[in-house]
Amino acid sequence: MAKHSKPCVLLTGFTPFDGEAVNPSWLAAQALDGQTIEGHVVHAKELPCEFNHSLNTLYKTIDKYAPTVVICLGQAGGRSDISLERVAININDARIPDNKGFQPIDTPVIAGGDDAYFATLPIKAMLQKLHQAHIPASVSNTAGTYVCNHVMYGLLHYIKSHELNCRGGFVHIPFSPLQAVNHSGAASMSLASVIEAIKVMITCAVTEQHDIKLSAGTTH
Ligand code: PCA
Repeated sequence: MAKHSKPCVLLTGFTPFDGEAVNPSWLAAQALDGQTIEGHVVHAKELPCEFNHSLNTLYKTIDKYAPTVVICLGQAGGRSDISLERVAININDARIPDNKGFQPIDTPVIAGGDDAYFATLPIKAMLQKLHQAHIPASVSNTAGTYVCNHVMYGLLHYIKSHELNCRGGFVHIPFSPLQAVNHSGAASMSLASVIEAIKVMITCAVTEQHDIKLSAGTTH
């Protein structure tokens, strides 16, 4: 296992899915690959929008880099802001088939695993920093039941079961403007803003060991 002397952060994004030409989660992650933020090298990795294969790719990449922070990114077309996911649940219930045509319905992500895991990133502190940077953001209490929730659950399960010295979580981002022109009425966020948001989140995650108390509850 190649361990790097400098501490590092792993950032993942997904391949396009559901007929889209791009996935802004990967475009944003890719843009930060190789940069150093607060002394942490950022490694970006593209995950396939596929059940199981996405997780195998993620696990291999974690083993390769031994990151201290993992932030997985995904697109949530229709959402209006940066969504800091609080929780991943142990269920796959695919609305549409994945990129390999696989459509699991009501199966566990990890058989016998806990019902749910909470993100171990300081999501409230990240929320505050995003707002201070004038970037629209909120805490989300559902990452859905598709590949993104699958990856978030698998990530947190891997960290816990392997007792890794690593914190992890998942962030959903809106459509990019180039996608939103084909989705009348849908919100979008420029890639530049998403990239800025990721820098703010990484800075916060590597400098704040403890989260803050900040009201961010919602009814959804
Ligand atoms: N979003 C999907 C999977 C890949 C992505 O970018 C989701 O929210 O599950």
